[in-house]
Amino acid sequence: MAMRRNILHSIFLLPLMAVSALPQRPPTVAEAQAFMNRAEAELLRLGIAGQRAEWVAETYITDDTQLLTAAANEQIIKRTTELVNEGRKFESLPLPPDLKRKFLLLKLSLSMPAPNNPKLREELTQVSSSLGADYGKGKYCPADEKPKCYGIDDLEEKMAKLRDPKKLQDMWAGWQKVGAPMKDRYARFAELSNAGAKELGFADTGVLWRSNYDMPPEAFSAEMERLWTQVEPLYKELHAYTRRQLVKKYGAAAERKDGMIPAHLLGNMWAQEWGNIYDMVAPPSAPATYDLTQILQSRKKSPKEVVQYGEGFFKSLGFPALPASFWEKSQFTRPADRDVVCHASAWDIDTQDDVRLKVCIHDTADDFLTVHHELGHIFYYLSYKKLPPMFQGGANDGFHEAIGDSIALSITPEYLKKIGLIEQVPPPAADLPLLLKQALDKIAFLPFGLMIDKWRWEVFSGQVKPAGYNRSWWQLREKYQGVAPPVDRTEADFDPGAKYHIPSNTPYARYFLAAVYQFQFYRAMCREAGYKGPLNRCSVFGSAAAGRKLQAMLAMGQSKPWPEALKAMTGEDRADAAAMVEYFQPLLDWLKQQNKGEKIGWTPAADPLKAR
Ligand code: X8Z
Ligand code: ZN
Repeated sequence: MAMRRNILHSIFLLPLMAVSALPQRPPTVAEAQAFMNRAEAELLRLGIAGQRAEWVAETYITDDTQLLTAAANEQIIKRTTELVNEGRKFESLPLPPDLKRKFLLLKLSLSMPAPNNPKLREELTQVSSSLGADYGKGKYCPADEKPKCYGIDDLEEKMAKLRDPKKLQDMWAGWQKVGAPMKDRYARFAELSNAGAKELGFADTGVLWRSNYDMPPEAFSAEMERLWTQVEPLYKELHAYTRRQLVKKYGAAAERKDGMIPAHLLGNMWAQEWGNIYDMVAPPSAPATYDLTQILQSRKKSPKEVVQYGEGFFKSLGFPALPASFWEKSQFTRPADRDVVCHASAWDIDTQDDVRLKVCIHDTADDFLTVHHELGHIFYYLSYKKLPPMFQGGANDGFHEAIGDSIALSITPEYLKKIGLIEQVPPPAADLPLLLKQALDKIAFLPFGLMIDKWRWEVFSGQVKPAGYNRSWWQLREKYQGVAPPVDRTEADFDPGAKYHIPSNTPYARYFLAAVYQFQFYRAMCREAGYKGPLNRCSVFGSAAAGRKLQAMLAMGQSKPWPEALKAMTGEDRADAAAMVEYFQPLLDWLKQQNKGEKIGWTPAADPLKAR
């Protein structure tokens, strides 16, 4: 408002001058402030409309809902891009730090930038929503069970328990087929999104993503490498140990000369978390522990009860109960009559109290943990809802992913006994086996968490071209994870498309960071709770002090550079895998003993697409 009045005023004083010849007056800080207030209000309105459209598109996949969400997304991208460009005129002003940060966050807010050309922007948003819908609709129909088909939620539950290598291989290959039809559209998506990134002043979409960490993008890549170097030795030991146990159980089906593990034998479709094969690799002397999946199933826990366990944990830390609308509007199970995107997600529909989960819960230990993960997002949303819209976000996206997991690390046997899910706490001799089970999820995840965006960064930079998509995917999987495809792959396959975050364009470095941060957060909460003792036995359940510490960080949202948020919570100001190493140290010592004389590591194929 103030800005417009000033312009009119100048025109009035200079009636003889042509408007175009008016002397250029530099914009003021007050104008920048007013501009940002308007931008936040407009983007908030568009954002809420976008969330509603996306919610319907993912919980009721049809051609129409796809187009509706594409259109809503197009508006958001269009206006964000225009506002970024308009806002450039304030760049050289001495803005107060908060306002300066808002301009920065505005520029970095699109994970899918689009060209300013309306036709191309429309094409991009439609391609993108069709990829997401294709993933959601994905099914595998086993030849011997016709006409039965399974969605990814069913397949994940089956793969967790199945131990027949042939059936596992069929299931693995059957699901990868979901990716192939996406390949050309993915290439087009990358091309168009890159054009948008360029128009915003970034070399490509990957550079834009890497610019989101309060440091130069090159420094961020170096950070990822530094953290990987800290944890790689743990992974190598776990890999060698697991490989040996699998060869003992499966024989030839698991054995490869190159030392890699076939990707279908690790209890998970992407070999990204291996906790489900704990029974295959547990030391023979390990005392029986507990099987959470079996407990949940035999007690017939409803999906709602599973979510209530998670809510109960947060409430014990002093967080408020979830709003009534959460229970009314969330989706907890796969609907029988329509296609939905089952991959778990947490939604902040109106940036106030309309928060929701979208999950297809099965009574499994995996989903018990996933619910805690998702509730971490939900309580983050609720904790920062009073901040201005531009500051409503995680300190960085890795923080957002780490909160629920840092809470789930407190799901110890003592905790499960307290809430009545187990009767007896396993004996001390079970500590090491339990730590091994945790490592199978947490340490096994690291190279996967790293390689996904290494692949995408190469795709966006043009280093990898569409003709080499699948080859480069497997090169990275072999190099970092040491897993190999169980059946021959070609460039007609597009295996990245069979992993949710690729078609949904969700950046993935965040999960790698979260794998590290969660131990830092957890250790800090344990300290705050006054816990002394081995880290892996700590549970902060019921600690108001730990809760206050966590809540204070969550309430900061993204108003400050993330190192400040980390410092407020942990006293540390950089990512550090030392807390993770401390947690797993007893296991690491044990693995090294077990692996004596064993060849650690593997040899990736010269060409992973060559028939072997
Ligand atoms: O996608 C997720 C969450 C939703 S943000 C369920 N995760 C990653 C994955 O499933 O690949 C959590 C761990 C890694
Ligand atoms: Zn998440």
